Amino acid sequence: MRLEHVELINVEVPLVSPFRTSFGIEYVHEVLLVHVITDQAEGWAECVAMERPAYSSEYGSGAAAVLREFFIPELMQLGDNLTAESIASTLHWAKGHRMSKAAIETAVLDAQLRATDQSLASYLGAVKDRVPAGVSVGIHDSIDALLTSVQGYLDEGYLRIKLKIEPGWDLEPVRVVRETFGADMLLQVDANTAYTRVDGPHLAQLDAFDLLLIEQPLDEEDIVGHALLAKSVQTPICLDESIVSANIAADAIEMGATTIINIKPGRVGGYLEGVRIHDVCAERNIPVWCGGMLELGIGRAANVALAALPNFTLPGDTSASSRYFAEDITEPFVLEDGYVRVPQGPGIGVTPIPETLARFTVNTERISR
Ligand code: SMG
Ligand code: MG
Repeated sequence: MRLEHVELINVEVPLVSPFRTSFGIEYVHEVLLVHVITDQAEGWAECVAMERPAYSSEYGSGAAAVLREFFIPELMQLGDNLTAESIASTLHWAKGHRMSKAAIETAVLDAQLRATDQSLASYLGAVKDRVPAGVSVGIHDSIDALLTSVQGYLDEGYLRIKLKIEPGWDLEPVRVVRETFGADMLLQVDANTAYTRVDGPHLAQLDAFDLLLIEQPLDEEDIVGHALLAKSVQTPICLDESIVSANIAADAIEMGATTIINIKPGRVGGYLEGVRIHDVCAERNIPVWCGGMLELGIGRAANVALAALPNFTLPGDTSASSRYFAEDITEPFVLEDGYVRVPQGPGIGVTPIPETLARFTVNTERISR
């Protein structure tokens, strides 16, 4: 395949309600889409870098810069020799920038699969045609407001609730949610690195609430700290930000820092590395689930395909489009009895609706060979 043109498209889509985490609050989803035009087919991907480098060191305009200055010209120079499978090794010289690498690899993979009429789900090794949906619930201004939100998601049919926590918003909201909605509800928490090693005894108090897991309590670089924490807390520790590759996943498991892993393809450099992490975990009996970065339909479609692999045994943050957006740029993903359907069409199986995409687009840049 030959890469002829790449469009970097900035879109801004309003959220149905603000989403607050321990590192900030988001009102509008600003995201970079990557649209590749090859000699054989076109492909789409969504770069999960957020507007500010707060979830990780990557951020939207930085992602566009590294794609424009380095990655796209280099892949164009490959001429006819471009394949999705060769991108990671071609760009291996560049340190980090995994979300940008993931975006260009996924867009090329989408084009390649469309050209050969294969779905991403079947290419990755999916074994399900629908996946159970969890929902991530942000930090609220009051416990009452939180309970109203959780009730609404349960009424919609979500099968698992994840509460965002931070110091000052942890034991009490978790206790009230557990007591209000009962022992059977699947419940977990995500701290997005908001705690430190001295918080072990405090976090151990969460053990009383029968949580599935505590996600990324400590700094992303503190794998040892998570291993120490795992000794003082009974609830399983699940790493998100820390796991940036299959090698790190294997090390973190070996050290006892994580017994469940959240896989986000953008964070790890793409879906191919995501499958490798899935396999590393499966070999070690470590369950995985698919994380989310508030994706639009383009990114959501690919995540749902990945979540259909066999070792994705916990519900992911693979919610319906309506969790975040009144209007998606593709056909929306909908909740059916708590599940989201795995797209079966060629490639990621969805494409943006041109008029809708145009309405949310704030800038398009075209890079040609
Ligand atoms: O897509 O539902 C989603 C987002 C789920 O909580 C979510 N993502 O750390 O897991 C995480 C966060 C990262 C983004 S928060 C703005
Ligand atoms: Mg997380």
